[in-house]
Amino acid sequence: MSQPSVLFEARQGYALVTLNRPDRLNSFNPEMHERLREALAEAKRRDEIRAVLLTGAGRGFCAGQDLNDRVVTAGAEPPDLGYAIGTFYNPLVRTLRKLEKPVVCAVNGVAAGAGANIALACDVVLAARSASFIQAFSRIGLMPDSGGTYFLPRLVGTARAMGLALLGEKVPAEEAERLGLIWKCVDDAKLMDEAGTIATALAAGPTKAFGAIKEALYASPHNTLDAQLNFERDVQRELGRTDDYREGVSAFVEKRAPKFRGK
Ligand code: T3D
Repeated sequence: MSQPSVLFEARQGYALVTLNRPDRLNSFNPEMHERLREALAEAKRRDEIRAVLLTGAGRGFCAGQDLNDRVVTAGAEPPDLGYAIGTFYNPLVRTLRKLEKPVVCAVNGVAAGAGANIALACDVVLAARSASFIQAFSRIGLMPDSGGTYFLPRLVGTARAMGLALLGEKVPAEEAERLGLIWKCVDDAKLMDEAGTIATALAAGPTKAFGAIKEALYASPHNTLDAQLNFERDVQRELGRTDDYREGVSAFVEKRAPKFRGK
């Protein structure tokens, strides 16, 4: 029997979600999109799951679209890439960004094309020292998708985004950290431990505050200072009414560690 293309495992408060087509460097076909969609929906639905850790099986993280599904013989109708992007990639990026739980990405190997940008759509991105990021699109006559033209200039500025997108060069994990593309580069042997520690800590944190932080920081580039100040006032008002805020303040005053329940 063939292996599932996405593995889902509930761990200490978080869901470990593993892209699992290692022979194709975990590149996407419709089936893997579908399984990933289900995994993220399950992580969203289950209250006891308060963070997600996304990674890849084998030596790659994800090589973007499976290009075997895109071979066009001369004279044949070309594939409708807009359909694929609208149906699969865009909803995936939106789900990662809008999930009201933190998403950690452990980039275990090469992240190319949409695979790179799906990693960048996650909230805390760690990469193994041997991993790399490639905006591979221009190599096959495309432009970055899956949010690449949005994330790259915001993360590294237009000049670097332009170089990355036009040249499609391999960016090693250390360089990705230096450029500010990702949170951290770690030794290969420590990647899953470090990512798991972060996911566990986030899963034990104030989930509603984390959801608010995501919403605020991702809205920030489009907002004026006034709009952002108003957003902070309104959302802080709501957070001030949560059990986790009450617990956080009590724990501080009582000089003990807080026990957040995500409520
Ligand atoms: O189409 C739409 O729906 C629109 C949306 C598009 C989004 C996109 O992601 S477009 C970009 C697609 N991705 C690429 O162009 C990357 C293609 N892959 C590569 O350039 C290289 O494989 C890597 C730089 C990622 C890694 O290179 P390397 O030398 O470490 O590995 P390799 O030998 O090239 O690949 C290993 C195997 O994985 C190999 O299979 P084999 O020969 O062992 O049987 C290779 O064919 C396969 N593989 C790698 N990437 C893909 C792939 N198979 C299908 N699709 C892939 N994207």
